[in-house]
Amino acid sequence: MCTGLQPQVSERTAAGFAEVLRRLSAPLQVAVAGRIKSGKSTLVNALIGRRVAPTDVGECTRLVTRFQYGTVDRVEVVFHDGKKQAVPFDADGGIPADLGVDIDEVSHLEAYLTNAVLRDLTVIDTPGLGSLDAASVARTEELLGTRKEDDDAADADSDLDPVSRNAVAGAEAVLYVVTQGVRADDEQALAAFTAATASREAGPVNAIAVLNKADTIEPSSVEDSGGEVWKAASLLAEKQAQLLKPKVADVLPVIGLLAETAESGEFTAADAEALRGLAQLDEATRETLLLSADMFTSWECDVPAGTRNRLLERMDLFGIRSALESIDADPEITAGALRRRLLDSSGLASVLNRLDTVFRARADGIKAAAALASVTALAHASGDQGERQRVHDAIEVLLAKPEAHQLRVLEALTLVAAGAVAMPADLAEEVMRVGSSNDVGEQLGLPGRHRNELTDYALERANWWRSFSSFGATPAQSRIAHVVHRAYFLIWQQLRSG
Ligand SMILES: Nc1nc2c(ncn2[C@@H]2O[C@H](COP(=O)(O)OP(=O)(O)OP(=O)(O)O)[C@@H](O)[C@H]2O)c(=O)[nH]1
Ligand SMILES: [Mg+2]
Repeated sequence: MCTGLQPQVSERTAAGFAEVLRRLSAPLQVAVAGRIKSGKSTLVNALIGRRVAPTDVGECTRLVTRFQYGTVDRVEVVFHDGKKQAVPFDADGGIPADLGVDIDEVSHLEAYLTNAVLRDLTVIDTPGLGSLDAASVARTEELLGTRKEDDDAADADSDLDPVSRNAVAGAEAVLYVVTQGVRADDEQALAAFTAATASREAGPVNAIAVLNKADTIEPSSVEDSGGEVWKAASLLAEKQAQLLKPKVADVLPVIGLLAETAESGEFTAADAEALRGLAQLDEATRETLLLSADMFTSWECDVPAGTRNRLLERMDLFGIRSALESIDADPEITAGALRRRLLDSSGLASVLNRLDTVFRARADGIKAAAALASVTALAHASGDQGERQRVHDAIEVLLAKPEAHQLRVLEALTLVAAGAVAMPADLAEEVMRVGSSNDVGEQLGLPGRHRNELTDYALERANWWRSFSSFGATPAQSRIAHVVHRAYFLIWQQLRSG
């Protein structure tokens, strides 16, 4: 549609369409967002499997960094005037904490890495929302597409003017990092994101939240936790899900720090040895050390303080305590096995799994919805009535095609997931399932079954949803039912002809 329309619209709109086309063929852009120091960069490193994003301190934590796939590892500073400058990695293979350039001139960083994860996801690390530094907030908002048009000054670099650029800018999905106690402004930040991302009503279709730093939760502060950290974290995550649910698919507890340490090759044989040394200390010394971070590094014992500092930085007390328990249970445990235990206890696996089911499987739908919204915004911004009409008509034609039905399904799914349309739990689940995969077997909830069986089932469900739409459904449910009916019908058609 974009290609077809390009000759019929103004040069400016056509340039916007070119950008939309580029985005459609690029990996899904996932922003990692959240409050300052919530552990965003740590989580980015865990996802990429390399300690590359600067964490904790340094001016780079105030910048947006885009991590994308490249054939050679490199980092570029992109300045507001469009100039780019390569920067070397530091000795540990990370982005240097200080860049040696005037940070006020910097728009953002582009990191190209060979990591396989980035082949189908571009990960955007952002400075903390709610930080006091107005400049970094502005940079984040600009990249997330939440920035208002009128305060956009720079960006002479692209062919696009600020208005058009804003219409196509922005991440398509968000991984939202919260820590214990979601604050009201977290919700607002998330709302701002969903309102302004190209995919309109998005929410649960393109946003996941994690409850990070689960290890720092005090179990006694959570009712029914039974004194267990993970239990407490799960309960808290559930509670926060109720608060955030209309806007995110899920809230998953995670220990970003342990995930980073285990996944980035930072957990060494020497670390395992140091832990073994700690495990051999007498009970009283060990208990004292584990009382607090201060005690852990300052108390006198046979393991050098520098070594202990490193462990604390990489694992924090909970990670150290868990590792010691693993060693107690199996004194012969290898460094590799210990690393896997850490990874298991980090909760990263569920986050990766959700990223797969929520983002990867729906990437085409999410990108298409974002693209349509961008196209509409571009036509709107052109101010040319005729052009607006042409684009509008083209979108109508496009949406009538069977392939576009997935967009309607995503919309329906959003309404149901957000609770905007109430549905009995089993039906809501069915809507989610139909909208959450590209695999017909998965969509029908019958993975791996024979085609004949799938064909029959698709027809059966198509008929069921049609009669539900006419009898028994509320008007809002009926609209959803129509969409689901058609989805099954199209699946049936596809199965019969394919
Ligand atoms: N205990 C614990 N500490 C963590 C965890 N995740 C991150 N941290 C620590 O929290 C601090 C901040 O982490 P960052 O990843 O820099 O946080 P950020 O959100 O990127 O911070 P800004 O970019 O400055 O907003 C670092 O000292 C991390 O080691 C976690 O799961 N548990
Ligand atoms: Mg950071």
